[in-house]
Amino acid sequence: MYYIVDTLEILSIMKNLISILICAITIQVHGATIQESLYIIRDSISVSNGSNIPYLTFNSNSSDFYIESPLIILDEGDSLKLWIVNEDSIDHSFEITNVTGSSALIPQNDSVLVELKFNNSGGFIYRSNVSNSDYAYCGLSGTIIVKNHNHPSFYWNLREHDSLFNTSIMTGNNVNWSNYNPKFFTINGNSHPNINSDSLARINGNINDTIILYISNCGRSLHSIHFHGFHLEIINSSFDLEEIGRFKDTFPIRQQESLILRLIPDKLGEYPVHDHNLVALSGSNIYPNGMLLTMLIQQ
Ligand SMILES: [Cu+2]
Repeated sequence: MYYIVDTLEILSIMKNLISILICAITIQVHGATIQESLYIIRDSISVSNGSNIPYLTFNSNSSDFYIESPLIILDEGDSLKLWIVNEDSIDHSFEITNVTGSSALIPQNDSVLVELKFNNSGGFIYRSNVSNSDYAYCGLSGTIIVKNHNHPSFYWNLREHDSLFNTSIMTGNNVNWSNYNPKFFTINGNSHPNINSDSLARINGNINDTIILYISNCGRSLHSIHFHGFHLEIINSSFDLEEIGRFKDTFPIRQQESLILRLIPDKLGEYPVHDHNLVALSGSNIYPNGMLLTMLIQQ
């Protein structure tokens, strides 16, 4: 009898120890620390008609120049260590929209470490806020996604480009945004037909999947995105929480807004998605171009 009680007690202590260990491991896995480096680099991008537009981005290394600043994907509860290195010829400032304590100044040829913990899921925009965020429009902005699910996910960063505006801003001059008339439109740096080759952007799923689409608008125009064939549900907006729960087929996305949509497709096929602002379907005099892609839903 004695032996049985002792054995049971030992078993119970071992069970408790194991559950404490599992708990500790779970906490560790849930709160990972992600490190990224962002290099502020000035160069130019080539647009659909072959012309070049002056541009600035946060690049993941200092030797290559990419049109898109890195997409940073975290899990809820993760910490982010961001080294930001300013290789530009002017001082820059840094901020993450809707994240307190994220502001930093980065003098030219200097660097800064920004450390933040993300306890809430959502879409966030990191950017320069020099000159009322005009430099964010010139390319110095990107997206941070904080996830709390494992569903198939896709990511769009919307932008427009205007050579005269970029040239003025990047030579230190003011621009009049009421005269803004952009000529080129991109999702993740690509225009139609190249957007469909971007596996981060092109929705490719199966019937009855729960598909999550993260859209950020890093440009200066309102973009009204129309989905053919389906209604999607708004599950988060960085601007307007009243929109959560609405099912629609067209979603206006304001400048510097992050929107999260849920799609549960109920039929097969290939369906167009595009900006309802017709000029955004062109690239200067090229049509179709700009913000047009398709979704592919399979069995
Ligand atoms: Cu349409």
